[in-house]
Amino acid sequence: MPEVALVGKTNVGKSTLFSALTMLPVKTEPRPFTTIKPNVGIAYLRVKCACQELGVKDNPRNSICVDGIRYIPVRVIDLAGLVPGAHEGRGLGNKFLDEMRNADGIIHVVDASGSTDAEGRPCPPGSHDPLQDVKMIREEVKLWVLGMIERDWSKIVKMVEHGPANIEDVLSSRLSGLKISAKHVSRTLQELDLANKKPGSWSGDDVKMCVEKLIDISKPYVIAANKSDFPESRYNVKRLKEEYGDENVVPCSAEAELALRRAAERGLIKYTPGDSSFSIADRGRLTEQQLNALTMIEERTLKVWGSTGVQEVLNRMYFKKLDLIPVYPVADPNRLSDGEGNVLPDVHLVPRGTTAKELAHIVHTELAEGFIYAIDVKRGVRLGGDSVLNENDVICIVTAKRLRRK
Ligand SMILES: Nc1nc2c(ncn2[C@@H]2O[C@H](COP(=O)(O)OP(=O)(O)OP(=O)(O)O)[C@@H](O)[C@H]2O)c(=O)[nH]1
Ligand SMILES: [Mg+2]
Repeated sequence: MPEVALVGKTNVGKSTLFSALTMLPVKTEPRPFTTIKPNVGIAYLRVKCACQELGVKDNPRNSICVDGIRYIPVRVIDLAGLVPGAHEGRGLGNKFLDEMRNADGIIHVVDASGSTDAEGRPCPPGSHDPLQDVKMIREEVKLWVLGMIERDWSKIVKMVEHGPANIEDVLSSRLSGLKISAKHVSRTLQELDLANKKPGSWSGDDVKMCVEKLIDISKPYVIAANKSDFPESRYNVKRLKEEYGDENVVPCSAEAELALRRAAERGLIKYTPGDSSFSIADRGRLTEQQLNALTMIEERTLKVWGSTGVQEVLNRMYFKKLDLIPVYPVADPNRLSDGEGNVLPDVHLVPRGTTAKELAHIVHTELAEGFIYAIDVKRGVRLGGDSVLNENDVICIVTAKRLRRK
């Protein structure tokens, strides 16, 4: 299951966002370094379920379907906060960086309201520039990875120039703990025009550039511009988008989302994560204070931004940055079910460009071994192994072997 890490300066709302995404109760406080050990949990992507367009009643197994919305589970890890100098051990040190090594992507949480200073201490809203924090985090991560390479640079150069190894393999094996592959390295070198330059003649800047690019390629990021319920955030969200691109910045209010999910869980309101509004289920059960809090969420978040942004942060990461698409493998193309008759039981997240044969591999190696062809169930056509799959495809893989059911 793909994993994303919540990374950011301390006291910006990472754990609140984690809690809103996973509904796990974790410690959140308005002071630096509340989280020490990482929190790990399951959050759900929201997509329109294929059951809708096919007009069937489904029985999901690896995911959940409510009112035609499919919720796909993904792993989220909430890390300890950073301060400048973290890569050298300042604050809670650089252990956090070790803990993000498995992440496929980084949700970079910032306090868009500017109400925490460079060290994460509370300050008046609007008085700290969140752009500085984005720079700081990117710098800390870069310096940490750079440390892992610079230490051994002369050894790396020798291995490449006097041995059989190539730079892609040496660098990726050095950084494999970070889920950085030879493919990532090779793309980096191509993009930087370093592919044909001998590592022995790389300048210090070449190495730095290489590390920076490598991180961007191997760990795509989304900036969660949190605390967007503060009026001061509007200006900063605009600036963040100008600097980092519209597609990389999602304004959100973790606190608003958490409050709405909790109220919905208790049956006080009707609210589906990602929606632009909620409705009150039973006004009589709400206290004056709760009503005021809900009105505030409506005024300061939903009406301003169109949603709390929390669901969008996650969806943006997986569907736009990691570029995964949902597909529904089925064993029975007529009933759209698995062997036990469960309709549209599973949805898999696969990289865009995945072929029918590759999907077979992902579902079960035996399916790939016996692969003859696949059926695109919605269009009613046969697909060869090399056919590229589309978003929301329902695919039946036809194999030579009779599969023993697990
Ligand atoms: N107004 C507002 N406050 C928020 C929001 N999200 C979090 N907070 C508050 O910010 C403070 C810090 O939240 P945490 O979630 O503990 O922050 P963190 O980034 O995990 O902090 P560390 O673990 O200490 O690094 C808490 O008081 C939260 O209630 C938000 O969207 N809006
Ligand atoms: Mg925390």
